[in-house]
Amino acid sequence: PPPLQRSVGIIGAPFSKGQSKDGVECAPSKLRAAGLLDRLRQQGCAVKDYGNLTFENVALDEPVNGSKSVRTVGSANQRLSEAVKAVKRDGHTAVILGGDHSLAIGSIHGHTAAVGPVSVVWVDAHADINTPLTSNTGNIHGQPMSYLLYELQSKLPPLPNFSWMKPCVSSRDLVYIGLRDVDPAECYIMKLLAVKVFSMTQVDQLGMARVMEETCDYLWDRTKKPIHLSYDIDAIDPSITPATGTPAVGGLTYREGVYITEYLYQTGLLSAVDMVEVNPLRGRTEDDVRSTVSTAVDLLLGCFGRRREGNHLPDYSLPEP
Ligand code: NNH
Ligand code: MN
Ligand code: MN
Ligand code: MN
Repeated sequence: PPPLQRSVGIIGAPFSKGQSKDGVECAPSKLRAAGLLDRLRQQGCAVKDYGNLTFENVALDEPVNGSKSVRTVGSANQRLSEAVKAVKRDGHTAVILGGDHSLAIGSIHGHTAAVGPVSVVWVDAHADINTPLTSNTGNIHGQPMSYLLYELQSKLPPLPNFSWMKPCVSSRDLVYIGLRDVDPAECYIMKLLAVKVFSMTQVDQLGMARVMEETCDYLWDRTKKPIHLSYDIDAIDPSITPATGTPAVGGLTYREGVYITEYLYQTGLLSAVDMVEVNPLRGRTEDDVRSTVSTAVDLLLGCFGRRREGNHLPDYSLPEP
């Protein structure tokens, strides 16, 4: 097959105010230090580094309907949305290095602003579809999908520093993979909107190969839209990726996790990827952090053509004796 799109634009989004644990803002630099950019280049990608964004803490950011840091999260996502839009207009597949999962609001918003409607593949232990009014924790990283879906707009209270954003995803264009820690309100919302879910139970039942086939059959029922992959590292089992804020037992194996990326690369439709919730200050040992970071890097390499059967550049030729 012809080589697929391998021009990558990387944005660091060291943002952590969508949840309350320190450390997730350190992930972009850890992923870079693990050689992400060089390794993408070695596998034949053209990589443009857009650097790390900087975010301001909004002063006097009192909780709104119980949700924390709403204004800070709102303005950070506005900045990220503009940055993702620029990367897409430059013609790259966008890679957003989080940061916590609240940044999917700006990431998906900016992506659709540049390319029009997208399909969202949300790989996560959690559904992140609480509204500010259903959230038990007040953490916005558990809410981003509710901000993005057209179908939930009437259920959202007005939120300060979010007036820049409009919903941009139809519930018909969303697939979840890996769910296993879902709040009752989230479960209700997903049933109400008939969202396509491959929970860990379905992964066990069908196997990941069928899950990916069915994911794409479902998303391509009407038209093939660009794919936004939003990858929460806590989707992977915490025995492999323990350095994350809310680990949940019974997760994807390394192989299942990588298979998702290999499969989506082969569609040729992957247009933006979030890698979120890597927290280098969690996990008990240095090895815990190393394993989490290197798994996140492998998942990103898989999104851009790394194959487990081995790889070589297109112009490789054998040395003549
Ligand atoms: N459902 C919980 C909440 O809304 C947990 C969300 N935590 C996550 N999501 N890590 O991916 O706060
Ligand atoms: Mn998440
Ligand atoms: Mn999660
Ligand atoms: Mn929960």
